[in-house]
Amino acid sequence: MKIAIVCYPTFGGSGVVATELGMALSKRGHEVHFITYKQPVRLEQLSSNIHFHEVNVPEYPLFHYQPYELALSSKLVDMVKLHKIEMLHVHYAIPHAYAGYMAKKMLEEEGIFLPMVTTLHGTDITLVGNHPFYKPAVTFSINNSDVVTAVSQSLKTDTMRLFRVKKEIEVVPNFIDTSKYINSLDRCHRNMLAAGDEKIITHVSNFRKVKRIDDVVMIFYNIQKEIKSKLIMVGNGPEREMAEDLVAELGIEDKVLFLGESHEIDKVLSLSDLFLLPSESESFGLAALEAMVNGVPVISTNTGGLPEVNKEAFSGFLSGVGNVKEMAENGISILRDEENLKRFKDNARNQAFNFDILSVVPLYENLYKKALDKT
Ligand code: GMT
Repeated sequence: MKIAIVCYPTFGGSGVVATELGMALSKRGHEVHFITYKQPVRLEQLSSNIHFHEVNVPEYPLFHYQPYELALSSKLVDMVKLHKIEMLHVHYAIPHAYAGYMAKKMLEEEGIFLPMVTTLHGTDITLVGNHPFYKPAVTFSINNSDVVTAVSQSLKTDTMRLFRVKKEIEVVPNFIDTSKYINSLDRCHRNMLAAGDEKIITHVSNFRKVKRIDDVVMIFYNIQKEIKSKLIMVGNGPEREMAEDLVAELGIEDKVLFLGESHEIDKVLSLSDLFLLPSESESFGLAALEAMVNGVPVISTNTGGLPEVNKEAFSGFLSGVGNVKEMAENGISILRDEENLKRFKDNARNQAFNFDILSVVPLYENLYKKALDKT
């Protein structure tokens, strides 16, 4: 099948899922066309069946806001006609489902039917999409998609609660390529991050308010009082400066490393002993799954889709939002005893295997067939 994928090309979870899905589909013989404003960060290689088409928005001084949706829907129309694309899969409702719908309608005028699958990822529903300024357009885009998916049961429930959805929502979870798991890196790699007797605790995110970065620092602050450890902070975003100030205020600068955005997340994770994800809300928590496949137990909140991913007292522990004290205690309980730590590491890896790419990608393929059947 010839499939167009529209997504955010950045380090965010929705872009990562869309890119990994596109790459997996191309390996299964489909022709995949990424249509977005920049080449997706995780899209390493273009080939005969994996293409990237850049959406350009010409700057015009009259416009206070440059009309990206307009440029995207026009590009979609052109690419669908040029490459005979049969399926459109948009990731993140805003503004992709809206632009996709416009492209669909323009193509219909020319007798071309383009089925559209919309995948909801989380903040497009729970934070941004829910804003009254966007809500009518998001509701319309969801109801006018041929197939709608959500990345967790929790996100499906939230969508039904927050929007007047007339469409059936299919749950297709985030996934992971378990074959990419790095076995273990040598001691020399580990020594670059921490001393031999120190545990490595990691957090990976886009450092937005919803990630509660101050809680990450405070949980670590409490853990390091009991367990010799280092905190590795991977990613970048608006809360980074606040976190650096807090680390300085607490006098733990020598124990915290801010790596910024990295293409080597799996390497860092493969050296880690504990992962912290104390988010305010999280539709799934792809970062937790990426930690788990690398054998890293997760200390998370129990919000949104996290309980569908992280299993209490098995792959880690879950606490109420803001319960820094309990999250630190749980972290200490995992790290204190080597045998216990090993058990949690094995469990985390086993739990991640439930989300293997090989079982999830066919779910999308089936939904493409379902969308096509509507023609
Ligand atoms: O919050 C992020 O890290 C980015 C955000 C996005 O839109 O890219 O991630 C959302 O989608 C991911 C992929 O489906 C989910 O795993 C994340 O849980 C979700 N983030 C939130 O719900 C806050």
